[in-house]
Amino acid sequence: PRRCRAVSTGASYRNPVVPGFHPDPSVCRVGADYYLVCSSFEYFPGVPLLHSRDLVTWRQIGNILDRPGQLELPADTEASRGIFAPTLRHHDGRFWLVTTNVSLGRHLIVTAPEPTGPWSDPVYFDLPHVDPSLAWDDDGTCWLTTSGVDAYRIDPDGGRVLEGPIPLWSGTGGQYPEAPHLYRIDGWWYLLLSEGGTHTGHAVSVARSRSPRGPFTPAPANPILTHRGTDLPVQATGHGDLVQALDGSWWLVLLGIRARGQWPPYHALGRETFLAPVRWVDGWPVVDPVREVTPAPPGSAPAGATPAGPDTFHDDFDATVLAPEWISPRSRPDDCWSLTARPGWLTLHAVGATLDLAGATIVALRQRYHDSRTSVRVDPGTGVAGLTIRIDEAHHYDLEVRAGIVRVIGRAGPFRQVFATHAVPDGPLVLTIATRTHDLYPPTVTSAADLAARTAPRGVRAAGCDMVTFEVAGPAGPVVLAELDGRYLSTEVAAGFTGRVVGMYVTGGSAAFDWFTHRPAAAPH
Ligand code: 6LW
Repeated sequence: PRRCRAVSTGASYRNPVVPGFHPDPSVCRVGADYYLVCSSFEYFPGVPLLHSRDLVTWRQIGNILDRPGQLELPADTEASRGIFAPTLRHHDGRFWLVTTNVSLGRHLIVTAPEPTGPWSDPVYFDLPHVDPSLAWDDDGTCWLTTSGVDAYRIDPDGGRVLEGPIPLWSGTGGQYPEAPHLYRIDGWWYLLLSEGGTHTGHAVSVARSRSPRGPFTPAPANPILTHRGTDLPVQATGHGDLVQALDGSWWLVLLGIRARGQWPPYHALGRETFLAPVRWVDGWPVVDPVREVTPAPPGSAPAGATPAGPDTFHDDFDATVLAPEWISPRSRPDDCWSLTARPGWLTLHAVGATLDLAGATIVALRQRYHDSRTSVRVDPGTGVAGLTIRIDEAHHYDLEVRAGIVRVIGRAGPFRQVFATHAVPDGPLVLTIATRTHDLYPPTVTSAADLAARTAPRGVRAAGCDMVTFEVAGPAGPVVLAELDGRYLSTEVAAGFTGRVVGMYVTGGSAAFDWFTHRPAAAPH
């Protein structure tokens, strides 16, 4: 895939540093290279792996769980189950990844000599809770911590628990003490954790001890980071992991949400990865509120970086392997896709007959921008194919072509409706789903004629809500078929831990896709 990056200047950087559904980030540095992983839930391949040289500009270089033997997602895996919060570490010449497959109820560790692999088969640990993390003592003792917060002394290669659970510290009383990480810094063991739940009550707290077994003394100013009860545009900040840059500066990667609409606000892109500078005051980490444009401390790693601007994801399907950004719900059997059947095209074969149930053939990308345009050129042949924007099987909008007719279909909870139909000639055509920020929720527009007839905006005022527009390219330019309220494809409606993805699908026969583009679009306001 070709990526185009906009260049801007100034000693500040843009958050989120990894936009779209990239929650529960964990980071490690090896020399001048930084590696980041995130949760992937029911999607295959699992655990996206990104690389950076400056902590700001991240490029996905793979997925750590990319074989069915590493990632068992039973066919009935519910949405937002599967792989929860991973931790990535480098120790003793190896990369270590620990995570939980919630659908199996097991923690697992995989290792690799290089971040690009090969990653080992899993070593399993049947212990309660989620959010496992790893830390090593100088004598090689390996500690596994989990939400709760408990520690276990383990043999990470042999899959044996040697001691524990040892209760460590559960934060300041917020719900769900989770995302614990132990760090050895200046003769102390610091325990960083999150509490308050992964929505707007989220907070990061810290304690320290001379021993990994405790007792832990809380910082005098906990939580060290929370946006709860504020009107900051970034909300739900938490689930952080610390890293020291090559230049000695300290940073926190964390998750946050960018809420839209009012009232109540909602978020559609899932929990995203943010970066915050960390200062040390009297031996404790201090983190300022997280902003979308963050000044970088002078001389620090991101100060010299090109701030991440909007970029375009484009795939011509000229390669013989799928780019790492492509994900599929639950599995992607080898016989449901091909890049060689029709060179230069991605051919998909239907497995399931509906997007309303698990098992359909979908190849999708995480939606990155609130204002976005996603287009595909598809040759449906005699199949049923399209472009879908989805959170899960019960929450998706589809732009589908079948037998010379393009349809806009919406599914939200128990409701399913065809909003528009439009005749198209046989052969390849370009389908587009756009998302746009509006200050009104316009009444649902179900046809191009409706849209043209609307002379003045009417609707419910809601600054910054998002609308999803469906277009098909016609001989006289794009034809807008429908415009639907984006709230039904938000986490607040769908529930769960993921975010929107935009993907190609086939639910009947076979179809081929020539190219796919996802890019930011300027907001109309
Ligand atoms: C994760 C937990 C959480 O395991 O949500 O951020 C869960 N908070 O730490 C799923 O992402």
